[in-house]
Amino acid sequence: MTKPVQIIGAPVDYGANRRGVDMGPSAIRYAGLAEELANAGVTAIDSGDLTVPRAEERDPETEEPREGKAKFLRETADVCSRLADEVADAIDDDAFPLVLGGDHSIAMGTLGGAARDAEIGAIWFDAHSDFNTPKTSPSGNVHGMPLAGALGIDDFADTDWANAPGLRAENVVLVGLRSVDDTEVDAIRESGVTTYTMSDIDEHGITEIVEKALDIATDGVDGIHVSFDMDWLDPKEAPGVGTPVRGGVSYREAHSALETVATRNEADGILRSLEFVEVNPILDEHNETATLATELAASALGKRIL
Ligand code: EXY
Ligand code: MN
Ligand code: MN
Ligand code: MN
Repeated sequence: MTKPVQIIGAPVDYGANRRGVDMGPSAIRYAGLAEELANAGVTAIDSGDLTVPRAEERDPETEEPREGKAKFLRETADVCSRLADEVADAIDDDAFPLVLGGDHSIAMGTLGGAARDAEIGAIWFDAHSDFNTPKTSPSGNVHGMPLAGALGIDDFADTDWANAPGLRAENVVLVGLRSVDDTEVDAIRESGVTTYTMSDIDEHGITEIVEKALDIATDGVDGIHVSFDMDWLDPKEAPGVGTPVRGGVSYREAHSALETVATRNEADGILRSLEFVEVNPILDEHNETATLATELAASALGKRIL
């Protein structure tokens, strides 16, 4: 990565049903993110964390009824709007935004900023499709909705904080799926996004799938966002996540995927923004999921052994 990297923490747990994911940015920094990036030859500036009021700070007396079946939707809207501004400002300053979650709901902020005044694609490394909406969600947890939100599906079409008009569905690729709700299937099919499941990775190998994903995501756009949910990995590799799903990618496959992204970016400079989400240090073992996030960030930003 030739640009300076601007680290932005988004300590949000509104979207997940397991508390503790708001400590993700601290855990990732504590695991040595700055050192990993420095060793990879990346210049990084840490702009700290967004201010995110704790869920307990809300006054129940002033609460209005929840919108549809989505918990903390207004709080999520507020933090995503501020995150979008930070990400857009970083890009305007010719820096590269590296966002640390927090649960995956924050992707609506990152994408909102990255897609401001630009047409973009996205690669979504995740066990889940994150394609629910407040109408369809079985859980009400907004971290199961951010891709539907950013694509403006259903009620999200009328939002200015979730819907990222510059994000083009035909340039969105989901990689490594293995948990899709029945409620998400029709929306995924109708949206025009491309999906690769774990079976596709089994059959073709990680490099070929990520190369294909890059071809689709980068076709005719100004840049791409990479959203990396730590539950993409097998829970044996990344235990510190709130919604683990067996049968995920290995340690080496995860690095290989991001090294493939880095190699493409070195050739065409297409990478516009990057985020790591869903690290939950309370569920982690010896901070190993946070440590893995720091290593993966280095791979994505061009770390080379020789
Ligand atoms: N699909 C389930 C739901 O909507 O509740 C689970 C979503 C988990 C989302 C995780 C973070 O990627
Ligand atoms: Mn996710
Ligand atoms: Mn996930
Ligand atoms: Mn759109």
